[in-house]
Amino acid sequence: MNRDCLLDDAQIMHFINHGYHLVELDDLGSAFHANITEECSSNRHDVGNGIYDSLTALRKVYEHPLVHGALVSLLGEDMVMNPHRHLHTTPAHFMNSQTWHQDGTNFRHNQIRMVLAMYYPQDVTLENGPTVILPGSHLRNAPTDRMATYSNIQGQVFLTIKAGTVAITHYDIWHAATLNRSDRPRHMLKFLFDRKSEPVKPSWNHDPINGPKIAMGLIPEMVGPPSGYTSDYYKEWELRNKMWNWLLGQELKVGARAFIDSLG
Ligand SMILES: O=C(O)CCC(=O)C(=O)O
Ligand SMILES: [Fe+2]
Repeated sequence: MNRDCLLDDAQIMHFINHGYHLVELDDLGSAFHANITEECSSNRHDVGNGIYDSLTALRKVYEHPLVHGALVSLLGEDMVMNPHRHLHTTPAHFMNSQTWHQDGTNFRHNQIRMVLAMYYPQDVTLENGPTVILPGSHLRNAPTDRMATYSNIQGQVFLTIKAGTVAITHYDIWHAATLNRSDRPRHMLKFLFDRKSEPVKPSWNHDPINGPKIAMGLIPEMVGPPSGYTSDYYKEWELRNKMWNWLLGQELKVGARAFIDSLG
């Protein structure tokens, strides 16, 4: 394990707050990613979960030290690849976006039990169908049927990225595929990774100066409500602190609730 490829505290806090982390695999070279794009456009790998055996070059992506280091940082050293894998292709001139959704059942916890690792072998622009995500939404619950009726949401981010990017997201993040106006298909390889054991110590490059968070010690970058509607934000602040402490292996039974109570 190359410790240089592990995330640092700021990157872990960014993931806790926003629910995603981007890795760029430039060193594999543009010909490598172009070749995978071509393979995905053929019908040779239409084999569902079997794609990891069928398109063996993908091992270079998912075993890449930067991808492996980020996954270990978020899920622990004994994390494993989930057997579910899928090639998501948005065909050329496909003019329907998906509705906003979460892939799993969000039960709004303070843990990172599973992540998505979405690899894009080609440049993704607004033209050819980026995945849209809502940063921070991994800690938000909404009835799924209502969520599916939302269109543009304030703060949404279109993952316009360069070829060879892997977007690692919390499994519960709200996201959707968007329409493809271009004349070529857009491919995304979706792999899932699972945590196997509870954290007992940080699995990233941790500086002990950044200790557990209690009450006032909110982690930096936590965004507040645009105007007034604080209830969901209080819940999220508490969950983020709890997530940080849990990842450190030091979950404390205090958090934003104690802070609110201290205000009387
Ligand atoms: O293809 C994409 O950009 C996202 C696909 C997706 O979220 C899904 O099919 O669950
Ligand atoms: Fe999805």
